[in-house]
Amino acid sequence: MSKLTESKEWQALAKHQKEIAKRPVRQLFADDPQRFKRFSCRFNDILFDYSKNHIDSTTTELLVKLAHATGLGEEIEAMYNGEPINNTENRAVLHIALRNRSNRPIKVNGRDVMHDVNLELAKMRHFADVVRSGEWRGYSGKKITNVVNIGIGGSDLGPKMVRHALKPYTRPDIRCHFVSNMDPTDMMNTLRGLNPETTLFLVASKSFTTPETITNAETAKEWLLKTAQERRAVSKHFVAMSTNLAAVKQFGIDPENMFEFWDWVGGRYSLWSAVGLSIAIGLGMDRFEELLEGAHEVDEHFRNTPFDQNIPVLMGLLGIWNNNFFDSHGHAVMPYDQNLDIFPRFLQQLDMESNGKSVDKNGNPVDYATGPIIWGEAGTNGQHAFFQLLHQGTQLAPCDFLVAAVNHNEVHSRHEKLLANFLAQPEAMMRGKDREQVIDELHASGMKDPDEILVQSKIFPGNRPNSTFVYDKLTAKTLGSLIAFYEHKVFTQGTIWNINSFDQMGVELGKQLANAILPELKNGEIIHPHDSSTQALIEEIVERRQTLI
Ligand code: G6Q
Repeated sequence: MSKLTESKEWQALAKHQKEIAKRPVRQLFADDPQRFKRFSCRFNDILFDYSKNHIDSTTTELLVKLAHATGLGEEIEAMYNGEPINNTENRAVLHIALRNRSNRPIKVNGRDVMHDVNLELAKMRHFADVVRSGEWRGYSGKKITNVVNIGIGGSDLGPKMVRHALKPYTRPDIRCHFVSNMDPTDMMNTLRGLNPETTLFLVASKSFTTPETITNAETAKEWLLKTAQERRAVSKHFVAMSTNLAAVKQFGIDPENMFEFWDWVGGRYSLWSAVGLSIAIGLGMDRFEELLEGAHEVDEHFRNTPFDQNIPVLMGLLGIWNNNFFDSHGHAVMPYDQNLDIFPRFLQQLDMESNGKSVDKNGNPVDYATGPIIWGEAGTNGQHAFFQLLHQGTQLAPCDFLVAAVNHNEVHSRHEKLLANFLAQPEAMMRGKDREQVIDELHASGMKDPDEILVQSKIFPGNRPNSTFVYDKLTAKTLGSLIAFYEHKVFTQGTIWNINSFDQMGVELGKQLANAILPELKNGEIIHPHDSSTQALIEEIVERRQTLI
């Protein structure tokens, strides 16, 4: 057994789980009129209600003890102090510096990074302003009307999600597109209908070597030069956000048009850096800074609030409780907010790339479950798709529900209908429906002697753990706070599981094999040894392409 599962805190939780599992959550509500108050927190306009989880006061006490025993407080300090907590890559982890609105010095190897952060923010402000005002012109003297962010993974999902979430605040005359996929269809579909004279490409790549991004950027450059005819046009239509100046220059982008960030910014934590340039152009730099402010306030909360009142810590601990002690499978996130429909996908990367690990920080295999599979869908769409499993399936999947009290589009009473659904689902999941209720309902519907098969199929077990967030309206500041809650939740869990949440070695093997297979597809000649399935697939694809193209 590992140190974690052997610890007295872990063992105490395991024992406590056996006891509390016997008491349904609806019973816990009935026994404690203060339950909502006891298990909810407020942060600015955000209410976090976690009372529908299968917990009582002993659970939170024991979970907090586990957090202390695993050194969460010390690890938070290490992150804020710029220590190289990404131990496999020997890097600091400082997305908190990108949104450090207090401007308090944050040092990496003795050097305050805030100077560079502020310079880059000022450069972003200037650039966003000149594009928005129309002062920045394309090669033929026309204003920019379309911005295309080229990037993938962390250089795509974050800015795309934020741009989408804050659509009500974006300028309709500057449209923004996101191209990420190696599939050329992504780029070709986007370019169709765009005018090279009025299109600006933002090439976002920390490494500037990512094949998808460089290939898409090459295609975009070719498309521009076909019309512009002169290479000088590139400097009017291409900017780069990267840590790799040499590669940016080599691609042909003017270093003046490069926005810098640093190796202590992880890809999936980079939307707060220059990678967020598409956000700043669409929303204006003031709103981008509101986003940073919302996250910064959470950073202060995370660092300074006792764990039993600390929202990201509680989120992390509840996840551990459900995952490791109730053996739950996966975690669903359901924003009842159409503009957040990319949020679950963003969280998928944030959480799964960070905590999808099976070796601990000392290189030992873990003997406990780590990061869950994350998925989700904007409400109410999910209700008509996978909620069946959440209510009655054999797998327990905890859920987060998010909603705004006020919609950006208050059309008649439609938001109330959405809110009613938002409130009903968590209640149904927690409460369930027992046999007696089912029979009463069937009797009331006129069925005198209901069939037992029908009765059984209508029973809901309940006890499905879930948490809810309610906020006033989805503003830039609120969104910044929500994202930061989830970032620090992931950090909390990674720390307790003793894994490095900041590398992503698991994405490398597929990349290596793709590099080996590419020449084989080109020549039709197998160079590397493959299993018989892969070899046959290569041969078949080569043959089909030779006949079809
Ligand atoms: C994120 C990952 C990954 C990364 C992409 C793009 O944390 O590291 O998703 O963002 O692979 O990498 P580049 O920004 O270097 O192109």
